[in-house]
Amino acid sequence: MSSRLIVVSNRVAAPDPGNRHTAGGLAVAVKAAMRNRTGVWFGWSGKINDDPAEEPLVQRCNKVDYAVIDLSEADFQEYYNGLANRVLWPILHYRGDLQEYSRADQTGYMRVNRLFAEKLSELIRDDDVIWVHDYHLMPLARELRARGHGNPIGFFLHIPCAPPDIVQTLPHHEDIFGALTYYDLVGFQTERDRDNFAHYLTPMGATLGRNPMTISVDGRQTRLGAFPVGIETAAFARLSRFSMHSRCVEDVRESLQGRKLVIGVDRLDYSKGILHRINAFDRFLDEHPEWRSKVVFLQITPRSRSDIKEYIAIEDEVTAMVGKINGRYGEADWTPLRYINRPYSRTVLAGLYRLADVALVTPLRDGMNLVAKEFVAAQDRADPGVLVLSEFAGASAELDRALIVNPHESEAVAAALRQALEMPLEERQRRHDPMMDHLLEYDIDHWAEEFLSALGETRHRSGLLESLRGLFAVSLGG
Ligand code: ADQ
Repeated sequence: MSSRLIVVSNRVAAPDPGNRHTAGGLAVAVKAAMRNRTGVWFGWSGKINDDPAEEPLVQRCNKVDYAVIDLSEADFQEYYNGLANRVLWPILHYRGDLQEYSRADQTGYMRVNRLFAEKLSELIRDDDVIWVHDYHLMPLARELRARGHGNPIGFFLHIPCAPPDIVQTLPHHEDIFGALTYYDLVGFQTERDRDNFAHYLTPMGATLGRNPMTISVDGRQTRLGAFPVGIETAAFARLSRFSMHSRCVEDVRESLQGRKLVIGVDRLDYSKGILHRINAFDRFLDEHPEWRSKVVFLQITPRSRSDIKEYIAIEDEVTAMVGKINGRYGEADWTPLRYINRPYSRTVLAGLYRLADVALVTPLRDGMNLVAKEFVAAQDRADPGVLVLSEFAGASAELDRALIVNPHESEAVAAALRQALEMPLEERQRRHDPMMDHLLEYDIDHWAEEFLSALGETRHRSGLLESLRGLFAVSLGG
């Protein structure tokens, strides 16, 4: 595709040295997808400013214009902290019970989407392809269409899509979720997410078409698809080989004194199941005293969204539980659980994954979970570690040779941990090899290409439909 690609997301990972340790899957994925493409990445600067500049601030780097705008304090509270993170995030992660809805927040959410459309509008050229990311910006296409932009516009949801019963707990849900029908293509991480959305729309009068799945509402046609996000597999594998010899990773290896290493890497978020996982580790040490002193669990958990009450509560609970386990089982020369809140560079993370014997990736619900894929990519094929993976992570649809667990059952997670630690080399290789081959083929480039070529096809199809309409002057497909 030779036209420019305009990517829109809440935050923009602008090329600034302070951004090197970005801990967030969307930034990691979009950054990789933008590499070698010409275009614009538009979004919020991350700064709060009650007197924001009229024009977006644009910084050019490697054929990409990073264009950012500031938000006011009210925008930040209502749109970002409010509707996006206190309402849409829990609902889409199947936790409708945790939402803290307010009309003011919904108004703020709509206002910021209009602001994004207004500022972006000035940058759009007729032949640009627009790709909008994630739940912060669901109504953006409607706003852009209202400003006369007929460009192909696609949307990708990085997080899960809950079933209709849960989505409908959002007051005025049609206004937000229904707005997705203004996109040409709406992409999800898995077929389950895509089907949940289709089931949500059909009772609202949408007509469903198959192969490819499309929905028609009020004369608009939207294609729906599953596009599991990948990683830069080959590059990450190289990075992990190189990083094994870095000072930091060497120091960790030495500190283990021959003990096995179990690793967990997650933003501090209730959806990641950190507390359940730590409970399972407690059970494992309790039931298998023979493993005490022989294993270290390193949980790396950068804080996120620290001004939301659920996040503060979970931080307190996790810290208390870590203290309890270390107090109960620890020895003067052995700390069973090392719990760390700082972000690390991707280089160090890659080396730590490779050093680890087991990764516990046990979210209660996750769109995909890139950590699972990064762990597999970082392993030495000749002596790979074992992935223990929640059945509720989108990644479990692809990484089916992992030890798949229900994170709610601490007995099962503890048993899987033991199985992983004791797994013979031949079985570890038998499980790891096909997963690695899969990740090499379905990497981040494949993801971006599949999505963008599907978006291109929607245009051909609707172009054809338009011509047919013109030719026969009849109404086709709703
Ligand atoms: P996240 O919820 O942020 O992403 P995830 O997919 O696991 O979750 O991605 C986290 C990323 O941050 C990984 O690339 C990881 O390496 C990095 N990271 C985590 N901890 C770090 C640390 N301490 N230091 C540095 N980097 C760290 C959202 C959705 C996911 C979906 C992604 C991508 O919630 O389900 O997989 O987007 O679509």
